Amino acid sequence: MSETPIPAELAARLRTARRVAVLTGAGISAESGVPTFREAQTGLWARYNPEELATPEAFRRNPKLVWEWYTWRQERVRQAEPNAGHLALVEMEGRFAEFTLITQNVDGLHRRAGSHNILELHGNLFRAKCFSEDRPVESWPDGAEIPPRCPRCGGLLRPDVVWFGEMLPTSSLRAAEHAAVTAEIFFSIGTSALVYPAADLPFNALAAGATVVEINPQPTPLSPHVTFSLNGAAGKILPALVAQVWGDAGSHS
Ligand code: BV8
Repeated sequence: MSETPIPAELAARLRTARRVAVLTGAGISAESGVPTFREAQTGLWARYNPEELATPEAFRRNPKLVWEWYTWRQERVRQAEPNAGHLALVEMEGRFAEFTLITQNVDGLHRRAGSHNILELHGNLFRAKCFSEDRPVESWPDGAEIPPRCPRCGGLLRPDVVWFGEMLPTSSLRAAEHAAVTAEIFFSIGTSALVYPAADLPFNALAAGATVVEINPQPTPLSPHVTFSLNGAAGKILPALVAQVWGDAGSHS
């Protein structure tokens, strides 16, 4: 018997649902060893608050420090592997007519796990763009200067992530809003539901009449509003959910 039984009513709805959307946050990568956004930073970075570093002001003030923080995070993610929670979401995407995976994470682990229809609301740690032109840069000459410079205009390169105070990519946000208001079932997994406008999405889904499921070991501001609250680690609950709803993984009915 799986240690985290999924409510029978939720299992029944999942077996008949056609359109499902999922919002993930840093918590789904926690079991891959990637520190969540609000967990204490370790070592050199312990003295910094991520919300102070992840801003254009911090980059203008100290571009080298911010660039090196992202280089440190890239190394942490390179050493990480997708975990059972990421893999269960790959299994789930094949079970519905429409499945949209919306992530706040910039670690690229959903793609490495094999997910397809992914909306990266906050960008990606491994992409860079020109700070002056605000346009992606695929490659740049190896050099001592940190941050490197844009090969087109000589401006500083920056990570292609959305910082606090910056707009989210319009197309991804619009697609995420559409997925949230058309989903029959909306999952909010591993997010503290504090960062907007991503944190609006589960409320948009609720307002449109969706069944909203939260998976998190801790309560969040969303918890009192959801239809089902599964308290525990995503890496345990999601595989248990897939096994209970569809039998052993991989046996497509
Ligand atoms: C913007 C990329 C506007 C960079 C990130 C109201 C409306 C609109 C905006 C605002 C608003 N109020 C305030 C704002 C401003 C701000 C905001 O929301 N601030 C918050 C802090 C109050 N929003 C913005 O600035 C956004 N931009 O709104 O622009 C605008 C308007 C006009 C003109 C110009 C601009 C931009 C937000 C994007 C910021 N960038 N990341 C980088 O990564 O370096 S956000 C950052 O936080 C990460 O992406 C992270 O994913 C995200 C959210 O955090 P979580 O993912 O939830 O992670 P967290 O650590 O918080 O929580 C982890 C959870 O996992 C916990 O609940 C834990 O219990 C759980 N967990 C732990 N282990 C497990 C687990 N769950 C499951 N299994 C486990 N094993």
